[in-house]
Amino acid sequence: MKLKKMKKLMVLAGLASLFALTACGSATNDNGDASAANGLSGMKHEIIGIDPGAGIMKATEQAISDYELEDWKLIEGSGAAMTAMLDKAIKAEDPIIITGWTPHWMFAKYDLKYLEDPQKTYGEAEEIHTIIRQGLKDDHPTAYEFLDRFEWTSDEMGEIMTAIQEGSDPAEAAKNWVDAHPERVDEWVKDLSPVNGDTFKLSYVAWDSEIASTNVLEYVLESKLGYDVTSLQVEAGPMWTGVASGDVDASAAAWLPLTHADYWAEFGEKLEDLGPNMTGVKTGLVVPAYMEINSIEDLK
Ligand code: PBE
Repeated sequence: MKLKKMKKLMVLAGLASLFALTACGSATNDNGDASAANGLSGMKHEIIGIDPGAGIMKATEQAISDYELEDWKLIEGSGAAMTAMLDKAIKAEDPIIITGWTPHWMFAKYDLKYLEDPQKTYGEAEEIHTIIRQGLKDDHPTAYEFLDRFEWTSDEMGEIMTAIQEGSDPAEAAKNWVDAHPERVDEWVKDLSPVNGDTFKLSYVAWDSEIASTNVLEYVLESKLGYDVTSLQVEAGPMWTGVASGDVDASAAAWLPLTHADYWAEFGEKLEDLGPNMTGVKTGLVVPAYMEINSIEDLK
C-alpha cells in the first residue's frame, strides 16, 4: 500500500474511534455514570409533564403525594416539548420519565412501558367523551345526531396520529383517513340532512390524540354535513368553560371519569355529555422499555 493512502486510512480510523468515543459519551448521563442509564441512580428526579391544565398533571401531583415521592418534581411544558425530550433521551439511551397516555403515536414509534400503578392513582377504564353545549339538539339537530353517533377506536385514531407525526398536515391526514374509510364514516352520517353553511364551533387542546379527533370531526361536519366549522385550540380549562357557557358548540376531548374529574365537577351540570367516543384509553407514567424500573413504587 502506498504511504499516502495508508496515512489517509489511519486518519480515518482515528476519526472513527473518536466518533465511537463521543457516541459512547452520550450514552452516559450528566454525571458520567454509564450504568445509571437503565436505572434511577444519578438521574435528575424530574417527571416530564405537559401543559398545566391537563388532567394528567393533576393526577401526577396526586401520584407524588400517594406514593410519597416528595423529592420528585413534575416539570410543566407541552405535549410537543415532552415528546421532543423523550426522543432525545431515547436516542442517548438516557433515563426519562414522562406523563403519557394512550392512544398516542409514541407507543408505535418507541419501545415504552407504563409504570405499574398499584394504588390506581391514574384510575381505571378511562374514556374520551364528547361534550356539547346545552340547546345544541334544538339548534343543530344534524350536528347533534352526528356527534351522538361518533365513536371510533384507538387504532383508527392511531392511523391519523402516525400520519401527522410523520409530517402530514393534520387536516390533510384527517381528510385522507375519512376518504379511505367511507363505510365507517357512513355509520356516523347516514340519513342525516346536510345544512347550508351553518357555523359551528369545536374546541380542543393541542394533545396529539385530540388534534386527530378534532380534525376528523371538522372534516366530516364540513364535507358531509354542510357546516362551516371553526376549531379553537385552547387550554383545558377554557375548553370546558367554552362548552359550559355555550360559546363553543362541542368538544370531543373530555377524558372521564378521572382525568377531567375536576372540570366535570365544575361544569358538568352546565353542559351535555354525549358519552364515550372512545373507550379503553389510559394515562400514567411512562418510561422507555430499557429502564429497569416497573412500578411507580420503584421511584421511592
Ligand atoms: N391527556 C390527553 C389529557 C387528556 C388527553 C391525557 C394528556 C389530560 O391529561 O388532560
